[in-house]
Amino acid sequence: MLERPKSGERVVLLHIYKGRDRHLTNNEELYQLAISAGAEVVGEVFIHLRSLNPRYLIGKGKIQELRQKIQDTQAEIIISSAPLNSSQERNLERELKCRMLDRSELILDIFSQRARSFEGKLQVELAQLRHLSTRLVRGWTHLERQKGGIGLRGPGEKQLETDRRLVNNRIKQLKQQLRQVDKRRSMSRMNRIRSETSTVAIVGYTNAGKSTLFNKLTRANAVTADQLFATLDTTMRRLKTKKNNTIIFADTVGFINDLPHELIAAFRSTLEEIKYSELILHIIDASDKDYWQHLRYVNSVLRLLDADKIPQIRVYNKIDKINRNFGLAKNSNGQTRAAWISAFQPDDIRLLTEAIQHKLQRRLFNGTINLKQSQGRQRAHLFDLGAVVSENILTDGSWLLEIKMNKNEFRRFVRKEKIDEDTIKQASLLMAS
Ligand SMILES: Nc1nc2c(ncn2[C@@H]2O[C@H](COP(=O)(O)OP(=O)(O)OP(=O)(O)O)[C@@H](O)[C@H]2O)c(=O)[nH]1
Ligand SMILES: [Mg+2]
Repeated sequence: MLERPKSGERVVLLHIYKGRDRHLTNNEELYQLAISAGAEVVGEVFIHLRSLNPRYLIGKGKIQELRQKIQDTQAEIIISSAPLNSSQERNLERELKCRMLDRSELILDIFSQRARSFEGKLQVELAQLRHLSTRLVRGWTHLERQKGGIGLRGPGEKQLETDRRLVNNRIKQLKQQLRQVDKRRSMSRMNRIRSETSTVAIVGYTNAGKSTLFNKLTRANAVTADQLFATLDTTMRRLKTKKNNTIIFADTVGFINDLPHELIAAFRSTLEEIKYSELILHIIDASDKDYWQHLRYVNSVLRLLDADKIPQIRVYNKIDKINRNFGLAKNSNGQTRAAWISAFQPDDIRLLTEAIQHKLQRRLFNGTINLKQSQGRQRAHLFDLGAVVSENILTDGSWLLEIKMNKNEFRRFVRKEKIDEDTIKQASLLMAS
């Protein structure tokens, strides 16, 4: 087995452009990712690839330039913006006597540093092992003996003499544990549906301000930081509104272009939470010059997750940085479809909260139902669903129940129990503008 060069924190970034996709490569983002992983960026090299060198990806001249750069800066690690296959990685390391890492591996490293919850750790480990298993080739190992350094955190350091079989066993085990966690999660999702609490998922590109907004909306304390992927685990918190409704907000892991597919697969169940929400707040950093591209990317992931039909409010955040004022854009039916806010402005938060409530209310049946004495079973059913707000017994012995529950669910109930429509009165119709 060959020993790979040791890792460290002193990093040279290798920005590789291919063909005409120059505008697609984001130098600044790679820099931010490296910093977020705890790197000290000591140099940057830019390469415009005209033809691909399958053995090394880059040409001999550029290898020489890199060698010089490593010497000048005492770099311990090189991070490539373009994906490296395992043989390119091995060949470059041999030539340069320096550890190589690509963008996907860097993102995996950040995730492994951030994972806190049991599930998050399982998911990251699964993603890392899947990545590793594609790289376990004869005469080359990624399973490291020494600790520390970017790209070395996680399962690799724990498992000495591990081979493909052990890795695969562990993958199987992780998948099983994750399935169990997932089962527990869908139970609590069911409970939420029963009690008709609406979940609002806060999604968006990494660093858009999701956790900041989540904290302001719910007066919580989620970690916020000017770094990429500050949040990994979906965090949920309730907000009791003045009208005594409960809204659950879910803060989620940020998206990034070309997220390693191992990560999307591993985090799929966490992200699926989004699919079951009533409303999506799509947070966009309006001060980022690439925000439009980010927005489109986030929407494409939502499509992948089957969550693109869920009502959305686009929240353009950080308007304080671009000198814009608060604003709402509405559909023809008066529902908010976009908002321009600064998460730091309490007034903006208040107005956004109102818009959210208004949007959710339309999905809620709020009214009364009059049940005869003979309809005890239907009455019990409504209590079971957690839909009853209050109850009065009328002089004829019938029940007048005040109901608050999801509209569709209520329709289903009425159909199934063959309730006479005349006994239903919808309060929200009277309240509607
Ligand atoms: N100027 C300005 N900065 C903001 C605003 N909202 C958030 N920020 C800053 O943006 C940075 C990122 O905020 P977070 O809330 O951690 O972003 P996030 O979307 O949760 O990021 P990840 O969890 O890493 O995906 C922090 O430094 C925030 O203080 C805003 O309205 N204006
Ligand atoms: Mg966050």
